[in-house]
Amino acid sequence: MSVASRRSLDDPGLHDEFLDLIGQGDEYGAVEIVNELLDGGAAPQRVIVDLIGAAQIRVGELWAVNEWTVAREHAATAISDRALAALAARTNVRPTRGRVTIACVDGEWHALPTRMLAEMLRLDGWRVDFLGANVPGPHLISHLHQTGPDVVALSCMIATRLPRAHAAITACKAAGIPVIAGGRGFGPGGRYAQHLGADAWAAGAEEAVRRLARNWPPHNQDPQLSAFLGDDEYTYVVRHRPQLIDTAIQRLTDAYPAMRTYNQRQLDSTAEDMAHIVDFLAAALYVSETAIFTDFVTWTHQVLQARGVPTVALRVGLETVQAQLRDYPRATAMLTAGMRLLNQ
Ligand code: B12
Repeated sequence: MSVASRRSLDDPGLHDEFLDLIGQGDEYGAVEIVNELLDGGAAPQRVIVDLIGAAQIRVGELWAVNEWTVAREHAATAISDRALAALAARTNVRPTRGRVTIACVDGEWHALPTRMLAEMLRLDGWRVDFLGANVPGPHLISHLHQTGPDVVALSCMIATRLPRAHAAITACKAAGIPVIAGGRGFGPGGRYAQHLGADAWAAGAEEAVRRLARNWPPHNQDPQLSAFLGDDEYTYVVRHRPQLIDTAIQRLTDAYPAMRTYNQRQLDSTAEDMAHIVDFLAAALYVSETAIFTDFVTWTHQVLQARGVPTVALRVGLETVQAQLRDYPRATAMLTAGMRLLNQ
């Protein structure tokens, strides 16, 4: 290997170059950078977090401001995954610690962050069973019975999956296996993780590695703490989800006449946005945290603005859902809090 092909994570322009390569779907170029960094003596953990992870966060920002299309984001994520696989192929570590099962909760499709976590734990000497995206609770539990891990690492990147995360955490603990939770869905500082019964939470893969290397297993917490969370308002919203969305879309067309000129793609996006309103509302009701809903409104507002959708469309969307939930005071209050944000 020539000296010219060794590189360092501090090289100027390296991060932009990597982002460019993944954005162009250039797998060979991206893998080459990873190889050159490892040849140059970079720690694989740093390459995972500081290069691949940081690039993925940029990808999210570029998508949110409408600079990158969904297709470009998908292609870039696929290349990041390949770069991570190339790194893994070059770094063999003999397991010296326990066994960990890593899974995304039911309906959670962000597998790459957990793949990064999997590689970081493997590099630290854990035997890792990586189950990937969207693992239904009952299948997770059968896997645990077959393999008997020391710990389950559960990921939830989108707050709408929190009720399923709660079911999975409860089932893992009933099977006698402690759970470490992670992913931005658990809220700032992981505040919903403990509420849902997780034994621990970590902000990122590095913290998870440190956390699992010490102070583990944690003290058992009171199982009653999070035994049941959903109430009649949550149950109503979940049971009537299709009807809430359909009625809201119908009323939206009357209240927001610009929608009559929408093409099919715009109509599909609107239906998706209405579904998100209902799903984030349900999650906020489940955990009893208005912030889950208001954070979503703030984020959606920014995303829609970047795509030229006026604020009034989102406000009318919230109103049409609220009009159907008049008998539900907590849901009404959360929707009002969301609308207040739009008036600022
Ligand atoms: C790629 C991507 C996707 C891909 C995922 C493909 C894949 N194979 O992973 C696809 C296309 C499926 C996707 C879909 C969606 N996505 Co997306 N996605 C992303 C993106 C751009 C990158 C994800 C990533 O790789 N991050 C890189 C890692 C390093 O990020 P990280 O969070 O720092 O990861 C660390 C921690 O989260 C932690 N961690 C994660 N899990 C766990 C678990 C445990 C146990 C522990 C301890 C730690 C831990 O460790 C990680 C490593 O250090 C992010 C942007 C972002 N900032 O992450 C958006 C992002 C997460 N997505 C977002 C959204 C909105 C969606 C969709 C709802 C879009 C839509 N309209 O359909 C759907 C939801 C799908 C679903 N139900 O899961 C939003 C979420 C915003 C919000 N309000 O919460 C983001 C932030 C984009 C944005 N800027 O707005 N997405």
